[in-house]
Order: sequence, then C-alpha cells, then structure tokens
Amino acid sequence: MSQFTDICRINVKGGDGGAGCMSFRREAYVPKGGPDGGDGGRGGNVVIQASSQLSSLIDYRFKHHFRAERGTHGQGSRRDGKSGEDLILKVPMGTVVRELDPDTQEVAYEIADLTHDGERVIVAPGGTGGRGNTHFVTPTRRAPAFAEKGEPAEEHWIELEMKLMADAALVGMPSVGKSSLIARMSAARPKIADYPFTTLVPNLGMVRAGDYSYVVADVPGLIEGASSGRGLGHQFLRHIERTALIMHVVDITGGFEGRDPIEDYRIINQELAAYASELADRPQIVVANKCDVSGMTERVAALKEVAIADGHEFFAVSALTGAGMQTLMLACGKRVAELRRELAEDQEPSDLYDEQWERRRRERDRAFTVVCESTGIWRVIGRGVERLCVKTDWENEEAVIYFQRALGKIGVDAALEEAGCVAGDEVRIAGYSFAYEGAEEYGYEEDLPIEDEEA
Ligand SMILES: Nc1nc2c(ncn2[C@@H]2O[C@H](COP(=O)(O)OP(=O)(O)OP(=O)(O)O)[C@@H](O)[C@H]2O)c(=O)[nH]1
Ligand SMILES: [Mg+2]
Repeated sequence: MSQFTDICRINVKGGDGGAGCMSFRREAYVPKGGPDGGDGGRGGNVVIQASSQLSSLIDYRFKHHFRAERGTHGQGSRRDGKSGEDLILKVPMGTVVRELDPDTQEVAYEIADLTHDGERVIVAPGGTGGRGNTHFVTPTRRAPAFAEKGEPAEEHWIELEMKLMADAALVGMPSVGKSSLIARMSAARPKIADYPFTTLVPNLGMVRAGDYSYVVADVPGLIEGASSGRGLGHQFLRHIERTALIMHVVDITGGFEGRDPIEDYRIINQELAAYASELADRPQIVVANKCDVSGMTERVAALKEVAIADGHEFFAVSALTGAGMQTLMLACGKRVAELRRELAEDQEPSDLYDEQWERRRRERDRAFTVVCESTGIWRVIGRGVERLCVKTDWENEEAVIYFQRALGKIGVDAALEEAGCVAGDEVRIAGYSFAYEGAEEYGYEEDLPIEDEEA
C-alpha cells in the first residue's frame, strides 16, 4: 500500500536580531561629534516553501531543529548590521503547515496549505534589529548614550503534513474496476476483489505513457449520498478536490446488481457537485470499463453520447485485457500536461500566506494585557511590550528611561492605572520586574520614535 500521508514535526527558530550601536562621530579637533551608531541587522526568517522537486518529507525525519542566521550588530559611522539569511525549508507540493500550541503540543491552527510550486510561508520570523543611538535624538537629548539590543527570535514547533497530490483521480462507484485500472496503468498493486469497498485508502500510482508521466490516485468507491457522508468515499472527496483531472470510471456491465451505467454516471456527478460545486466543473474524462464483456456495444455507444454531450472525452477500455488502455493513458497524459500548464499560468506562487501571517503577527504584537498576579504585583503580557523590554539595555540609564516613556506612549501606564496599579507596586514584563513610579513622572516627548522599524 502506498503511503498516503506523511507527517512530521520540526522546531523552527528565526535568527536573533543584531544589536544597535551606541557611538559618536569622531573627527579631528572636534571633541564629541553627533551620534552615529548603526542599527542591528534583522535575523533571518525560517520559510517553508513548496517545491515540485520533492516528493516526501523524508528530509525532516531525522533532523528536527532549524535555525535561521542571526543579524549582525550595528557599528559606528552609521554602519548598519547585515540581515541574517532566510532559511528556506523545501517541502513537497501539497504540504499543510500547522502551528502547535507551545504548552500542549497540540495543533493550534493551520498556517498554510502549500499546493503550488514556489508557494511559501514564514513560519518563524527573525528578530528585529536593535536601533542605533542615532534614532533616539530629540531636541532635549542630542547625545543619546544608549542603543537598543537586538530582539531574540522565538522558537516553536510546527507540524508538516504531506497530503495526497495526484494529477488525476479515479472516481466511481465501488467495484467498477478503479484499482484494476491503476494496476494496469502503473506499478501500483492495490487489492482487487469482486466485493464493494475493497479499497479503503487511496493508492497512488505513477503512470508513464509516451513522454508523459503523472500521478493517478485510486480512491475508494463513492455511492449515492457520499457527499452527505454515506459510505467511505466522503473523506476522500476532499482529496479529489486537490486533483486537476477526474477520471470518472463507469462499469459498463452494471455490475452484479445490474445497474444502469448512465444512471451510475449521473449519480456520481451529482455527488461531486453536491460536495463542492467546483467539482462539477473540474475537467473530467469518462472511462467505460469492462468492455471485454460481450454484448456491451450499445451501452458503450449510449454512455459515450451522454458523456460527449456533457463536454467530456470518452474512452472504452478493459482493465482485464488491456484493450484501449494505451490510448487512455496517452490522452490522460496530454490532458494533465495541459492542465498543469494552465495552473502554472494563472496561479503565480503568491505571497498571500506571508501577508496573512505578517498581519496576524502585527495584531498580536500590538495587543497587551495587564493581569494582577497577586496584591501589588502586575504582569504585562504582549509581544510588542515584551519585545521592547528584551531590547532594552538595562545597564544604561538613558535606555531605561526611554523604555519607561515608550511604555507610557503605547498605553501600558494607562492600562496599569485603570487596572488599579499604584506607585510602588511591582510590574513584571517578560523576565524583568520594575517598581511602578506612576504615569505622570514623565512628560511625553512627541517625537519619541516607537517601533518604527516595520513601517
Ligand atoms: N470483466 C472485467 N472485470 C473487471 C475489469 N476490471 C475489473 N474487473 C473486476 O471487477 C471487480 C472489481 O474490481 P476492482 O478493481 O477491485 O474495483 P474497484 O473499483 O477498485 O472497487 P472498490 O475498491 O471496491 O471501489 C474485480 O472482480 C475485478 O476483477 C474488466 O475490465 N473486465
Ligand atoms: Mg478498489
């Protein structure tokens, strides 16, 4: 049985941001020049990118930790640090990326479903670089003797799951001969038997015909009502959704129940349409199987007429004798090649996921909450606030004052007061703790630069 899914978990961490530099211009005969400390470079991101060159997640079976490069530190003379290189992890097309909850290690949410070649998503952003002292000049502070530290990047676990990605799916009622067909077309050797629902999980087969090669999936049989959950096929309709071409297989003999092939054909198409309206428009070719059985000529002609009227190509074959198979395999190959070209044309690998992720990240960054840990002890939780905190150089008094003002400016002081915090209480942020001195201690300077690096 071919492998149907492939799942693994990896730990990813962006590069740490480089530190900003505190430096003053030095010139001959000038005692102390203006500030000229460059910014630290941004840490590299860890990016997951779909590639048509890969067919499994085997690369991630044994290596689980991936770190992007750190940004270098800023230097004097306004020399900014270099950004770290992104670390690009290639995965097969059809890989779903999920973020895991850091506490429970359960799936928290789906980050992306990378179905097209080149599609990518940042799964671990690099830390932002610290700003050099040139950024902290104000009318009253012309020689800022501090700079920001780089932001350390966070690490977390993500799950990668490779989903079935076939070019074509063999779809039809049970026992119409789907598994027999894939066995004829490829090296796949699924179980074949004369009872329905022989196939319980999809089988994949690589088909080679002429210059074409493509992947066909043999999906468990569908029955009337499959779209609303009857039978086994429902969960696999989802996978049919991912294939470009539907090979609709009809048992021309009507099987032991003596069904009407045209009726079968219509039921399956109704189920596809009921499951997802796009499936009704999905390119389809109709395959009449078991044409080796005698007395089928009229039935074949009748089904052919219906299929053609629906705008589908039609093939009469026998998986048993191999009759008509080569023609079918070549026609499918041609069709798949055309569809791949079309898909490549109208679906540029998008930055959509990056944008979504970035937006989510910024929203998360801006928000913070104040919680009372115990009497007189308050904790401020929020990425932006925590980032501001870890980037502060606590050895440097000016940097600390800057930090306190920044907290006031983004509304932390107001939120603390509203929660009931009074001067003398303890305020905790990330791994630090401070004595709250009250909001009105500082007159806010309007030109205070707050987190402008992502603008
Ligand atoms: N005469 C004849 N019998 C066939 C042909 N193709 C398949 N069969 C028979 O039809 C029965 C069902 O074949 P399968 O390939 O298991 O059918 P399936 O569509 O995969 O069935 P499920 O997996 O149960 O949905 C088996 O007994 C096959 O030997 C054919 O071209 N001619
Ligand atoms: Mg089967």
